[in-house]
Amino acid sequence: MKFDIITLFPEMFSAIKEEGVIARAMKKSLISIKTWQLRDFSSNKYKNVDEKPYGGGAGMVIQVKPIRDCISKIKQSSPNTRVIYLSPQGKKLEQKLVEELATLESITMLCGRYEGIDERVIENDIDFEISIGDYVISGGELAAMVVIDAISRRLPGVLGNEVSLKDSFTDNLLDCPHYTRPEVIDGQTVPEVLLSGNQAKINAWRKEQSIKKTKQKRPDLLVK
Ligand code: 4G1
Repeated sequence: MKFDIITLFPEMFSAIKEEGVIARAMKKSLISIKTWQLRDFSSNKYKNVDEKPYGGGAGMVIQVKPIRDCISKIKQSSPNTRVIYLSPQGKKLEQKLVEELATLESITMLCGRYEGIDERVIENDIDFEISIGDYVISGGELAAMVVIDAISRRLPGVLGNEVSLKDSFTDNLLDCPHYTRPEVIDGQTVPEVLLSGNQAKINAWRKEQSIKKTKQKRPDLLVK
């Protein structure tokens, strides 16, 4: 999977490029992440890419031209890329959408800043919009990193020792509770069944706990 990221803050992506599952997937060439500094596509000497909004009001809006030029440049090497704008107006990111995105070969993600981007980019240059949830954040970069992480974990060979957790979420269930050593801490014990060695019994208990926990904490998942 090839990710091209259009952003005013490419350095933010060092958070996932340098550590953990994504860094390892990059080293194994299972994914590539290329960031594009939108300022490099500015046509003025100050490298500005934003302007005041028509109609007045606070804040700034990212202009069409630098975004359009950057997408054209990316499409020279990735003609079949899907261009996604991370935005609060997008389709909510859920595991089902992650599975669909994981089948693509190239994804370009545009990260907004300020009040967002000129609407004409959305009309003309974007294939679809994705949102990571309903709250205000300062830019699309953190959202893009969430999308990259969720997709990368689904690609063959990316996870080593880690479990994918996908099965539980495709069943609309939360994960079961986990315990590790010691067996007793401050009087708190580990459920007896987990020490029994009876794997069939353990699996049944974990499933039952998943359902119980989902009913208690996320009943909305069960009615989906
Ligand atoms: C109005 C949320 C504005 C936000 C209503 C989820 C949020 C990108 C996302 C905003 C963004 C609500 C996302 C808001 C996002 C331009 C720069 C848009 C940042 C920006 C609920 C600011 N998933 N937000 N506006 O947060 O990009 O992907």
